[in-house]
Amino acid sequence: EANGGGGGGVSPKVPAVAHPLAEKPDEVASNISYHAQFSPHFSPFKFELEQAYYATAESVRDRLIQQWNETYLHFHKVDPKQTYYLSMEFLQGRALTNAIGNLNIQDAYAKALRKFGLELEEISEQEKDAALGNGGLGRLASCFLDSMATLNFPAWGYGLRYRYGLFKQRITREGQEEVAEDWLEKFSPWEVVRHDILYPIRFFGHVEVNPNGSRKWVGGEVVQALAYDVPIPGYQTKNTISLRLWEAKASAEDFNLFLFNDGQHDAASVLHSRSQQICAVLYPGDTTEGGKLLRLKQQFFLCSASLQDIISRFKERRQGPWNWSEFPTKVAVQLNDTHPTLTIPELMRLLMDEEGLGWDEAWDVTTRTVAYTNHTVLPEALEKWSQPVMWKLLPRHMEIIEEIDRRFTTMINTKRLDLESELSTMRILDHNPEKPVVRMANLCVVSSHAVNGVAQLHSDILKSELFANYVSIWPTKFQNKTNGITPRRWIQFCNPELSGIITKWLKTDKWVTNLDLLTGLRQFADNEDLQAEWLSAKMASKQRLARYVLHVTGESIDPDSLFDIQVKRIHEYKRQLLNILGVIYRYKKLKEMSPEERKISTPRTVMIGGKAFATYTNAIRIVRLVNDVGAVVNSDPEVNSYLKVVFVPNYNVSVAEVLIPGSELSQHISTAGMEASGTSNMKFALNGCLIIGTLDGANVEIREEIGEENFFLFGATAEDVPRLRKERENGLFKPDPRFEEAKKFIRSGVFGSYDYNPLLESLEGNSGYGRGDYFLVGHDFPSYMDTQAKVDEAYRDRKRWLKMSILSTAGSGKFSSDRTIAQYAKEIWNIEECRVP
Ligand code: B1N
Repeated sequence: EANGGGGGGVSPKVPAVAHPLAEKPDEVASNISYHAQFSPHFSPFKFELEQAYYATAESVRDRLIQQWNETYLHFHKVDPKQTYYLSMEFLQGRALTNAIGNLNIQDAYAKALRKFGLELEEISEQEKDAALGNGGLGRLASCFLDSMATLNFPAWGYGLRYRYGLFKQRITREGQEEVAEDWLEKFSPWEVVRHDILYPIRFFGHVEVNPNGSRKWVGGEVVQALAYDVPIPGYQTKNTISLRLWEAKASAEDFNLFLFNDGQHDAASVLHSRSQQICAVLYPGDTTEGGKLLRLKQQFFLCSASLQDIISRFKERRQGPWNWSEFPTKVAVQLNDTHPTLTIPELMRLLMDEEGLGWDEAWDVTTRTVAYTNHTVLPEALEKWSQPVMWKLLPRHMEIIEEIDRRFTTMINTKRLDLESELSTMRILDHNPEKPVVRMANLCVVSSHAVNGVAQLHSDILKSELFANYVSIWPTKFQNKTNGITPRRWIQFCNPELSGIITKWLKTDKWVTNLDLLTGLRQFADNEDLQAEWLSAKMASKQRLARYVLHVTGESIDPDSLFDIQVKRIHEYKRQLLNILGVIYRYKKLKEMSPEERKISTPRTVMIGGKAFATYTNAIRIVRLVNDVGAVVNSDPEVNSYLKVVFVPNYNVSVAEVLIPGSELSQHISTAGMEASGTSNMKFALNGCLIIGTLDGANVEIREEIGEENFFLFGATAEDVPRLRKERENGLFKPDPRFEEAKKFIRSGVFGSYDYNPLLESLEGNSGYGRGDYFLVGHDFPSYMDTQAKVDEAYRDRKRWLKMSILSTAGSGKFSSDRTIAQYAKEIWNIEECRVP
């Protein structure tokens, strides 16, 4: 008899037998039943959706562990050069659907679950997102892991096991509310604690000089780093790699039993709680950094634990006599932005102070090992750490950084006199007496053998602006690696309808691992049968999205309207404000129209989603404005069948998996030159969604690939921006009347009594970053509105729109993270595939 299905079911009656590698639905079912009964985390005789999810996940995990061990043993035997991807963020999202999909066992699991009266999709939704990241940078790291495993590269991820990931966003009438997200509330079936993998991490203390002149960092506090491994299965390969997440753990000696027995209970556990703070929370800043001591501790904790682990594995694999100069032939370390920069002085320290190498030898090993990816040119996001704070927390590392800085300075002063005037900005140490800092990006550039940007335009800007002076010293060090996304999660699994159609028309499913094959769709872009199938897949996804929106907001939206979406962290440079001002103008015009005029307009549903950093006031205000506009527009019977505005709460990976397949137009409208790449633009285009966007980040390459006639372009170019900002400062800017009208409409109070003046003032005069419409919303507004009118017109021609949509998917092949990772492997890491037989 079927049980479960959410209705207070009792323990499954399918016989419980452990078949870790079961293929047949019956065996899978008894395996799930086995986990429900023998690895219980809940009271017995209960088998509701939640228990079913955990039991299913554990049964999938068994298979992963098997492949995982095989992969590790194979790597150990072959001893290839291996890449370690160090990142403070991994935005993994859910794992169950992904693992089942990558292992290609959907059918067996779906059938097995039906024996319990359950649907795979339904139990998958029980899983909480692992949100150990803020946005694009963290999600990129997770897409990279998927591609490294799929391409059979010997590569691992290293990160931190935050107790609380990115906050959960609730929307109230007052706007955003942040709530701690307890992703480990029950437990995660996807992590395995490695009690044998434990390293000491020191903070504070001082440097001791030995009689022979060697130096050693001693004293201070010592915390233990404990490893938790998360399996990362490749797609249709045995290779399953690791994401190793470190947790801080105090040792028993740190608990002061004497004080405790003396009744001083809090004092007794001071060291315990201090170590627990290290991995307590993810810093919720995306592109703006808080200069917090705890954040610096987190960064060092990641770097030191990972390096100790890498070195111990390197030694374990040495046979016969060996030399440290071999290290870079076995190890590549990729720094995901400057957040793990302390890898550099820590590797120098370990090599010199622990392994006895001299400076030159240690420097050679370090620079040949480490490479750095830059993800932003926003000045406020370029990390700078206070020198006094660093001296206190990491005294030996500061000595090493000083020496790197000294040698760099000497090199300029002796070999590159032409750069002497630039030296003060090129140096690692900024000795500004008010606020002496260490510039982490400069340390990375000087100490890495490769530096890359994340889209062509961004890499060009790095070479011509941010790092221009270094280019003349090391012309070959600077590279581009245009970002990519995994086609498994971002179309195959989240959009099975469209994926099925693609496979049918290309007569192969090989496009999932060779995304360039999508160009094969171009020849059918006008085909009426394909167009009809395409339309019905899109409609099905739109209906699913509409159900989701109704569920989370109570708002019903019409799947026959144009679904227009902007989802990303809320930031002034991403210009959600431009979007909502456009919506406000549209609303006003609709109000002014006659009913007959309205009837020939294109109905739209505008969805905006994203989290705002709690202390970023303008971002918080933007969230509120979108919600206030929605409240007015959606309840206005005159226009609400032509326009709806929905703020989608708590945007995260799983929400994206519902939104993206159902999208028809998406907005990537940052001020040109400011969005390093963007990666959701790639996800939308891949799913047949058209883009309205500026010439920024990866938009430039997407437009090149899918054809300019299939991209709604508007706005200033990166080249124009500095001049336009100057013109504004000199009072030469003349605002478009439509822009003035939209702002005035907000001021009139139609959207409620909240004071939007500070937000509006950021678009005017000399406020807003102190410079008055720094993000050029006013300048781009008219061309944005003109382009939106072209969107409306194109949407009215269904055949034309469908063709553009097919061509978007067909042109998205370049944006597979498989392509990106293959380039890193060849052009930076020098690693080769190592496939488990
Ligand atoms: O990295 C993504 C890019 O696609 C985006 O354009 C870019 O904005 C994003 C400090 C950041 N850059 N910098 C960050 C994240 C967290 C933090 O604490 C900065 N994120 C990006 C992937 O390349």
